[in-house]
Amino acid sequence: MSEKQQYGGDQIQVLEGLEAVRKRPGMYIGTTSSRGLHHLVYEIVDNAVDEALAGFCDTVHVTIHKDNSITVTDNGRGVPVDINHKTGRPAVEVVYTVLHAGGKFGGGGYKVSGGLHGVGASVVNALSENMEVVVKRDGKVHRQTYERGKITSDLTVIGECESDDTGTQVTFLPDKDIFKETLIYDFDVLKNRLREMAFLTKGLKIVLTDERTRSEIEMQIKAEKSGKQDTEDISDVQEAEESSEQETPEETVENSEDKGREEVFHYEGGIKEFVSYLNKSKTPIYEDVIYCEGVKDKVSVEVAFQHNDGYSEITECFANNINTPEGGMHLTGFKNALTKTFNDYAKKNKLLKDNEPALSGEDIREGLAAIISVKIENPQFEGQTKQKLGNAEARGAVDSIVSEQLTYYLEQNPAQARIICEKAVLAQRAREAARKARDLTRRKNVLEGGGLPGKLADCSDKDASKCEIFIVEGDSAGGSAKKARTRTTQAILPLRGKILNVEKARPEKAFENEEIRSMITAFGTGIHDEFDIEKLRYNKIIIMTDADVDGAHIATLLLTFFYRFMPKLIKEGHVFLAQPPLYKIEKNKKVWYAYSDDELNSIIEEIGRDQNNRVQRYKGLGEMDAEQLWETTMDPERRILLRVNIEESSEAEVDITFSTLMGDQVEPRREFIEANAKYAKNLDI
Ligand code: 28F
Repeated sequence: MSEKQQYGGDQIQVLEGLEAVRKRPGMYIGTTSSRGLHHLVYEIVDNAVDEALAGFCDTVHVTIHKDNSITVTDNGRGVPVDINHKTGRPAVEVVYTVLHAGGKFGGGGYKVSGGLHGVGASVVNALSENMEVVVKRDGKVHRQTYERGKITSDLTVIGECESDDTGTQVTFLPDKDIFKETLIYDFDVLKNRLREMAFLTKGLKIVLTDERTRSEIEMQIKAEKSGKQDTEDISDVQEAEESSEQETPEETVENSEDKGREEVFHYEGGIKEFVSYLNKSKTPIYEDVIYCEGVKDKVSVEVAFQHNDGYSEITECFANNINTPEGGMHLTGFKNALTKTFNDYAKKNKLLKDNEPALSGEDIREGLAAIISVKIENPQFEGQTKQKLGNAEARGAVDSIVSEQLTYYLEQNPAQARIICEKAVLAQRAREAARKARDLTRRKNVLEGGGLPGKLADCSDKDASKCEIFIVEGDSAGGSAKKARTRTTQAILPLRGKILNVEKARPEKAFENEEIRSMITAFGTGIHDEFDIEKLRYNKIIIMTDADVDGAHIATLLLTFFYRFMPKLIKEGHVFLAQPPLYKIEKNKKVWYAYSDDELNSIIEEIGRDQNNRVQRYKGLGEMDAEQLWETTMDPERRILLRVNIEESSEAEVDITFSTLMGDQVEPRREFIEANAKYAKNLDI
């Protein structure tokens, strides 16, 4: 007891430290939005993963409780509980209350993983309404509790356990005074990150459990949206709902779906399995996932890759388990090694003739799925968003380890080596042919006065920020749209039938496709590396297709084309889906439009169900005349537009989404659609 009162200078520093975290949470976790809320979980999980990397832990449990508090448990050694000599306090207390405690302990670089801000458990504590730590160690169960970073009970032995039963358990409730945007955890966001962590830490089992039912989550979201932040109110609503559900037996079938969720991630193959996951809805062109690993200049390197029969490349890079979407030195080293090694092999084995030009890196990486993971002592994250690895030693390490081991692999596996080289040679020839064709069309354009596609009805205003272009399915709807539009600011580009599926066609085929060529010229931005958003001729690109399955398919084909050829168009929010109505309701010369079945029902409810109601279901845009199209779908004052945004947590997940939707394997697509059907937010891809 007496110890508790004796706060020395260190203790005061502790409180000041955590107070700083509460004052400027953004400095420690980047943001207090939903992203920051999820970041708290990663900080705690990172510590458990460190314990796994140190070789003492093989299972981590993460549980989302009904009140959106989180418990993370591991079966490691347990955070030490003995008195830390410098502070006179138990080590575990220091870990959870002293800022930056995590990194410096243990000697020999104990801290390996760590989020972008890598600041550890005390920050989570400071930003939590309450937190509890339970440590099993030396046959005893120890516990300490905190509120907003302040100790509310000293470390106490609360029970006994087997001496070989060890581990750490942390439970925290994020502070509503800090996370003002949302307090609701998104299972899928945690799922994607924890899956990634499991891939990156071979052998580690991560179990994610959600104790909330779907309807509870929906209710929490509704309550939060209506500004009802008080959690007690939310649980009142839940209880009321739960008891009413029990009284209606006919709902039990539906209720059986309405339960919590659980996902288990456990990959003995580590990043090799990550590569198979990236390729799961594609067709690999050889069986092995090629794998290289080693340590050089204190950089530990792991690389895995496999080619598929597609044309896009997905390479995901990590430094200390942190995704580096902008690449950096480890990526440069990998690309270097790949280009050099394959060119050497191809030449030596006459797969590339002496008079042929060398294979370019792009040729070799066509259809590549790769993971690069390095672990490094002092990672330097550079670039505007700190998502690029700056350590030069990583380049040399990856380059030399991949060069050496890949050379050996190719010599040992001539069949695979030949398959890859032949694919690269094909890519090279196609690229060369396409370049010639493009030069030809460019010249033709110049000769013919060049410029915009014939089918485009352009707008007259030259100020792109005011302009929009409708990509319209079918000539007849295109005709109505041309009549309906505001000529100054609205351009119309009609498309004939289905556009090319760029996911399945050679990239060069795209340039032979008239619809795609028209869009590229109309937008003005160029594609791939040459893409320049400054040249975009329309602020809004609006996809306008029928409200049926075919229309949805065309919209998906267009989105796939945008994502693969000009992803920034989507990322910077320029792409929209028009929402034509599904029904027209007429009564006594008055007209209503309904955009969903629900809306139809509520309109009928409102106007009364009777004989005078005339309900027409629109089968397509073509059934609307120009005036109807204008007032329901095109008029900026009245229409509904859905902005397309990319919600996935990583480039890998977006790639998987598109290849699943548009690739040639039916089974993963069916699974994907079934998995997403219930929760389809129709435009978040
Ligand atoms: C639920 C989240 O945080 N697990 C952790 C350990 C184990 C050790 C440790 C952690 C060493 C000197 C502090 C044990 N025995 N899961 C976790 N497991 N931290 S965090 O040590 C940290 C420092 O004081 C540990 C021997 N060495 C290290």
